[in-house]
Amino acid sequence: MVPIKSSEITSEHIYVARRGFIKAMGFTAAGAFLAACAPKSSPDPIDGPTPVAQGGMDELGDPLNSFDAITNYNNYYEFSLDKTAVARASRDFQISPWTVEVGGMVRNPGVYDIDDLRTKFAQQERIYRLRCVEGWSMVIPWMGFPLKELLAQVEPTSDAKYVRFETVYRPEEMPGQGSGFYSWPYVEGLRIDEAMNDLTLLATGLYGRELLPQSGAPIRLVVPWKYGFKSIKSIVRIDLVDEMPVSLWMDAAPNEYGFYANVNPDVPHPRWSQSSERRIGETGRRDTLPFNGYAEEVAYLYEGMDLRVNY
Ligand SMILES: Nc1nc2c(c(=O)[nH]1)N[C@H]1C(S)=C(S)[C@@H](COP(=O)(O)O)O[C@H]1N2
Ligand SMILES: [Mo]
Repeated sequence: MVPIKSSEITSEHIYVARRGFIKAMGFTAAGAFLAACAPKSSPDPIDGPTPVAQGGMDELGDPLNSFDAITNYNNYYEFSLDKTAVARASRDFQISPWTVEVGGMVRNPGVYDIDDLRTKFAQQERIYRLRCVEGWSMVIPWMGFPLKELLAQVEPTSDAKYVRFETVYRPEEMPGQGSGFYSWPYVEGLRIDEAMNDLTLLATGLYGRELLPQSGAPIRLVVPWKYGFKSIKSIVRIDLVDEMPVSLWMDAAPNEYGFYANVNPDVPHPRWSQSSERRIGETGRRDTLPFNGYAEEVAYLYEGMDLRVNY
């Protein structure tokens, strides 16, 4: 992951201009407008009443980023290292059929079809801040269900201490996986109590529509109090394990990316400060909040841990 480049500045003008337009239309109208303009190749909206983000802001009063911004500025190294190129590069990625295999130290291992996951577990809207370790952030209205509901179904055994997640490996469709620099497929992990926290979401949609490929379709993790790289995309395997999983980023640069990776303004990344961030669509910078503003919900998980080494 590299620091912000000047290419970002160009796209920011577009975001700012569109945001003004959307504000003028009013939030609900904007949602309808976005849905109406969706390209034909994209998935249909989730059936039933469209769950529009009420009020269009998070619990801190921060406005949502636009659908356009969220789906045209992405980190997804399997497709491109250029955030503004991921949408196009992932357009033809095959997201159906899709299954997620859940196994390891569980009493009830299983293979779940994506459609079953969508119907078995009630889909909720969750408006979360996403803070990338590179120093930018967005507010995103996800659709999905808490990971703990799936874990309850498979019943982890008492030996299970961590959850390991794996992205699909399809180098023929994902050109980035041809790069020998990283150990594909992308892997991430959580301690089991982090995985059981109510904030930890398996997302299948955003803005009331099924995820597009660039956002990690058809199913990705969202862990809002951790740096964005923990929120692994296009998951095909979830395993309960007894040892701390080694993530792709820990393997690539262990001195820069740790396992916990909780958002922490007081612990600089070895190459840059983490004390502030740029909210996409805004000029200037905001202070970064401990645990990305979710301390009340998650700080208890780390009582007694030395958070200074927790980069
Ligand atoms: N499989 C996979 N998952 C991934 C990544 C990736 O390159 N590959 N990038 C991560 C990073 S660094 C961030 S910041 C978020 C970005 O999610 P977004 O593009 O939906 O905003 O996805 C994370 N999940
Ligand atoms: Mo990131």
